[in-house]
Amino acid sequence: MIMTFRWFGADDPIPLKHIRQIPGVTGVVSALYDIPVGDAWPRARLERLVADVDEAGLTLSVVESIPVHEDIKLGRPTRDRLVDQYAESVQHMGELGIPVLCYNFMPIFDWTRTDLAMVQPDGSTALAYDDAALSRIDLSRGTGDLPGWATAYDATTLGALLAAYKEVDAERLWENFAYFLERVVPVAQSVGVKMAIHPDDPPWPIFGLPRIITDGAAFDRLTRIVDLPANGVTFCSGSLGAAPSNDLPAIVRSIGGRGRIHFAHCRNVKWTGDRRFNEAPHPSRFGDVDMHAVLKALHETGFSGPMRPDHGRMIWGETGRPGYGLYDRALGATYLQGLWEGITR
Ligand code: DNO
Repeated sequence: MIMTFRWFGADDPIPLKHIRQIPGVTGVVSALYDIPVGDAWPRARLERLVADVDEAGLTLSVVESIPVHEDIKLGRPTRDRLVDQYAESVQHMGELGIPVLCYNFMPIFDWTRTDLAMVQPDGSTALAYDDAALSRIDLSRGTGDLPGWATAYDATTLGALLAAYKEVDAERLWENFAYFLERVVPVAQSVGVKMAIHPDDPPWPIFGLPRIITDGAAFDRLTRIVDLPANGVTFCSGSLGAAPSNDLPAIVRSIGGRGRIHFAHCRNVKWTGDRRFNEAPHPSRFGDVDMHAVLKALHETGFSGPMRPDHGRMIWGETGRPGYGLYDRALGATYLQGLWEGITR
């Protein structure tokens, strides 16, 4: 297992030299954040990123994410050019020796929360989600009212996208996903890049949009569409763990047993009602994720890839990007390493 940490590039308030000081963290998870969605990532830009991380004494272990253009998810005729450009970015990753790509296939919205700073009894703040609160969000004014870091859309653009998705139900989305996988995975396989789809977060439909990567059955289905080792998943304990019906260790054993877990996101959640949860400190006893059981299953299935502490709370007065402060994630990284040491020794 390689312990990694997400870094948002030069705009991240947390510099690489601080990440380097977290015990045991050797890998960085990052991306090129200013390339328009759909464009191919220039090789020279990716090379610069690799060099910057390298100069800090760390290794770029994962690209998270190259976003998938909505036209691909919608199956529009423009998708062929966009898929080619996606494959070109993957090719550049391979040429530079970046081994893992984390991406997602969620319509319009990436991870979604209804509260970015829910005050906890200890005075820290955590990200939270409540389906009832989500249903009260008015999207007729664009993404302005949406808490989170979702791509910002004005009312007209968002309205048009939501209308276009009326034609795309879950099965159609699967077809469009298959079309993408059939063209990109073989390229990834040939250049030595492992593709690791991130499960939908939360793992159920939101705003009437389909969400398909929500459980172990979906992992199984997608990895069989193109049955190559490069076609794998990001096992995210927090995303999958938001649904009590997901048996996390069983999912790890099934998909990990086939060698398809290429990346692990470890985070804890506390269920507070039906489709309602808040994020919790990483150790098992603070939430509903049995982190010990998850890591044990990862170990038993031979997991040797990158792992990162996922979202942390804001503690010790830290301010910054919701979910991505330094302190609580650093505590998560050391906790996860302790657990791993206890399991593997
Ligand atoms: C949230 C992240 C996700 C993830 C993407 C991968 O904090 O886990 O935004 O990066 O879904 O494409």
